[in-house]
Amino acid sequence: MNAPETLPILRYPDPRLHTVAKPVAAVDDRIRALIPRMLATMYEANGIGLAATQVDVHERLIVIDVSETRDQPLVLINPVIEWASDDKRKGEEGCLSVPGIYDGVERSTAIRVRALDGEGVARAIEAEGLLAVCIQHEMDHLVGKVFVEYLSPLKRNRIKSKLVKAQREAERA
Ligand code: QAP
Ligand code: CO
Repeated sequence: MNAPETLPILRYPDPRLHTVAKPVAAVDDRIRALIPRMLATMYEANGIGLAATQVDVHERLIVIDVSETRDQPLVLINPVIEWASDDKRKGEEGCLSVPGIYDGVERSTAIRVRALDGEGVARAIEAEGLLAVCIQHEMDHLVGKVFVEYLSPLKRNRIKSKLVKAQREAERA
């Protein structure tokens, strides 16, 4: 078997990152082909999570692997948060679409999510710690939200300028 091809990742402030994803209508061959490509893209970029939005596919699908060993892929299709703890904590986040930028975001410390897995089977997931944070971060992408939107306008504008400049320089190189 050949390794799945990776996909280009949209970079903030690309306006396509603000697209609201539609539900996945059916876990068909197209979706089953997309999943390994999203996983390959996430692993190649050393990420722990990737939403379809970030690869310009505007359907409710995310892939996650928060394991140290990078061999515990999790696929969530049409995820719904059933419950989120009132208990919240501020933790450092980054994003494959916002390279080199890390800042604190407040999130629920525990959640319960319903989603279909990569085979289209309904699952209930209880998560805490890094996995809970990662699911919340990735589900934000599906509604067009990037973590920098939780930061102050001043910080966000600095990040925007920095990334626009970096992309300009990368294009010149
Ligand atoms: C979301 O983010 C997340 O800037 C996933 O240069 C992050 O995988 C959830 C990455 C933190 C919870 C906590 C970022 C890789 C990866 C970068 C990522 C970079 C290389 C981010
Ligand atoms: Co992200």
